Amino acid sequence: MTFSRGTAEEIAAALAANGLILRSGFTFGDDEMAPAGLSGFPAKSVLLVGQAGAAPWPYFQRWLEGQPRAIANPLDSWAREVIGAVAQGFGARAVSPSDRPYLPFQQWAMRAEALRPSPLGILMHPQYGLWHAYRGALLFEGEISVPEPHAAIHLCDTCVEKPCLKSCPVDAYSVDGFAHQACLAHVRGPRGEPCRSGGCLDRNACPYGAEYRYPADIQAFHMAAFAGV
Ligand code: B12
Ligand code: SF4
Ligand code: SF4
Repeated sequence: MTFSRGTAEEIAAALAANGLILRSGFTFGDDEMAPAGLSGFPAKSVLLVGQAGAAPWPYFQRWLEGQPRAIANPLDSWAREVIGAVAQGFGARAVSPSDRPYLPFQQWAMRAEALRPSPLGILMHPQYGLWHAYRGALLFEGEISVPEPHAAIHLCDTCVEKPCLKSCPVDAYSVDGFAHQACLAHVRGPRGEPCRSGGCLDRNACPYGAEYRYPADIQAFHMAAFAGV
């Protein structure tokens, strides 16, 4: 795949230098409301950037240690800086999952990678399980040709016991969705220490992608960002 200023392999290599992966992408349909590209006109195509397991962590930590002062939302800031630099090098506009109004990253990922949501709302990946995330996307003003995603096996379909729906002390995840406030109250409360120090008990109960599971301290970092604790 070739872009006006390089190939997909070169983009992937630039991202890999920071532990990030070029995931996949697609071309927007003519009748779609696509976000703006670099010149302000609607983008024609998008490539998603993400992580599997904790691969970017050492790069992020090194960057954080070099910062002159404490920064709010440091992981977002790091990802914006790194992905922004790659975008600039390859003639794309970078966007973040935290940009407001929120961009439909999970819908994009379902389309690009043929993934489907787990009962927790997190997209289930056949290799990484629940241990992957999106850190940004590159918007291009030209069309790109990306191979159609293979229909990925959806591990949740064959998971009869669904342990991910049985471990939360306040049953925050259910068929009705995610009870955000009940989760927050528990995580911030006197019995929330296991979630605070080791991450979501429901997410950790899933048996798949175990080798990509984030270490406890990284899960604690994400939980602190989520719950403000
Ligand atoms: C707002 C938000 C939340 C809210 C959800 C409130 C709500 N009911 O909408 C809250 C704060 C609860 C939340 C929590 C978490 N989130 Co969140 N969240 C987002 C965010 C920033 C925007 C979602 C949105 O509105 N998008 C706009 C709509 C139009 O796009 P969409 O693709 O249609 O959105 C889908 C989601 O909204 C999803 N959804 C709805 N409710 C919930 C709740 C949860 C927990 C999840 C994961 C998804 C989800 O349904 C839509 C269906 O397609 C996205 C990033 C993004 N830009 O999408 C991350 C995102 C969905 N979150 C993510 C994650 C991992 C989490 C957490 C599980 C972990 C964490 N961040 O610490 C936690 C759960 C806490 C826990 N117990 O561990 C990941 C999912 C990655 C994946 N592999 O699929 C995303 C994509 C961010 C990322 N950087 O990758 N999240
Ligand atoms: S425990 Fe089972 S249902 Fe839950 S996320 Fe994992 S595979 Fe899917
Ligand atoms: S973080 Fe804790 S309280 Fe929140 S959903 Fe997970 S197990 Fe439940």
